[in-house]
Amino acid sequence: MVPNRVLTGTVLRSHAGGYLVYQKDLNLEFLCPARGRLKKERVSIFAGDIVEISDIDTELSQAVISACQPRRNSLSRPPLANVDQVVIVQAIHQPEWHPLWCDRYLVHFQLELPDVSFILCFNKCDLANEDDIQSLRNVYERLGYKLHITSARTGFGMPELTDELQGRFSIFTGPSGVGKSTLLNVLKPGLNLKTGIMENEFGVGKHTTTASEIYRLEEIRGENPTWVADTPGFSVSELTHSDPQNIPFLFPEIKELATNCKYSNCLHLVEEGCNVLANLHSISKDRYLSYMTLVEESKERQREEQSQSTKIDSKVKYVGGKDDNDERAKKIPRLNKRYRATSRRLEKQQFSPGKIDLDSLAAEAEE
Ligand SMILES: Nc1nc2c(ncn2[C@@H]2O[C@H](COP(=O)(O)OP(=O)(O)O)[C@@H](O)[C@H]2O)c(=O)[nH]1
Ligand SMILES: [Mg+2]
Ligand SMILES: [Zn+2]
Repeated sequence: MVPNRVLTGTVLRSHAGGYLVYQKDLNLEFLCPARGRLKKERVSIFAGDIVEISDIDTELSQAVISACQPRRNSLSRPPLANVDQVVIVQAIHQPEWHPLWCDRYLVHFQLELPDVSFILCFNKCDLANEDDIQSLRNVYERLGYKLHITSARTGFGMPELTDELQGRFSIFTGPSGVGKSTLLNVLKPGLNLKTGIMENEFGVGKHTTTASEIYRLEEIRGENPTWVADTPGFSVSELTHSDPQNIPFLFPEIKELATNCKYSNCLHLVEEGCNVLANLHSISKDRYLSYMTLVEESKERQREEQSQSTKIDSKVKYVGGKDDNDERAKKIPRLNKRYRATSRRLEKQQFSPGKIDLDSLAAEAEE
């Protein structure tokens, strides 16, 4: 028992009404309830949090969490704190790689965790050929993303990936079935995460109750512990944000062209004279298609949220005057939204596919 000592530790996961906390200097794990005060103040504690522990009993492996240090960053789903790196895992085949999903994950995590580094991990390379891999490199390496080509099955690329994780906390994310859990099982022998479980198409189901947990990998160099966490696949709606104006900044190639765009709030979709549209030939068509889709989805989400917040959107409207106090005003019932004509302004803002030939762009991208 070391009653007066206060040490810091890393929360691994919640456990039996408390938390499992790893203390580096003692190299021990402690089961720690949180002090009553923390519970009363409803301080949330996530896996990855750095906490102060006291009443340390090394024999019983028990202690008490007395405080939670401020987080550098955090993710709400799954709840994780102090992330250094996001590894976006994708399969090249099985499931078939799709640029939109790759870009969805990139955009989502760049928004959620703007201060972390990113790795694109293309797994199942045992099922891919050189051309597949080269074409991925051509697009994403050119944009400055770090690529790792791996096979959890054959071990290809695993030493390089292991090296990249050293001394940091990395989360593994990406669509279901791409091999995240299998990769982690290879990185940490004995981990035995369940593999081959497909979540249903909409991402709801068993994973929603899965508690988050971080795992320590054996250090091969350096002093800092190496942490990793698995995450479930996300549904489209979980990856959709209501801020279309942010999206151009999350596509490096569009961001670059946008600096010379003469419009300040341009979404680079339809505007005559937009510098991005004038230079579409210089960027990947798949990437631009992803960009358009994500902006459109984001605008839709924004509209939904705005319409929810203005539900008071009155049932009547005034014609010929401002309001009830205005004599000229005539009160008429408001038409249900879908019977209303789109206002001229809204019409202009809405995406007009006429400007860019979407079908041919998509067809070319498919080839
Ligand atoms: N061929 C091949 N199959 C793999 C590889 N990695 C994982 N798998 C298989 O892909 C399936 C899904 O893997 P899993 O780790 O559960 O994917 P997760 O949903 O991303 O966690 C399992 O059947 C794995 O055995 C790989 O590198 N090559
Ligand atoms: Mg998994
Ligand atoms: Zn523009």
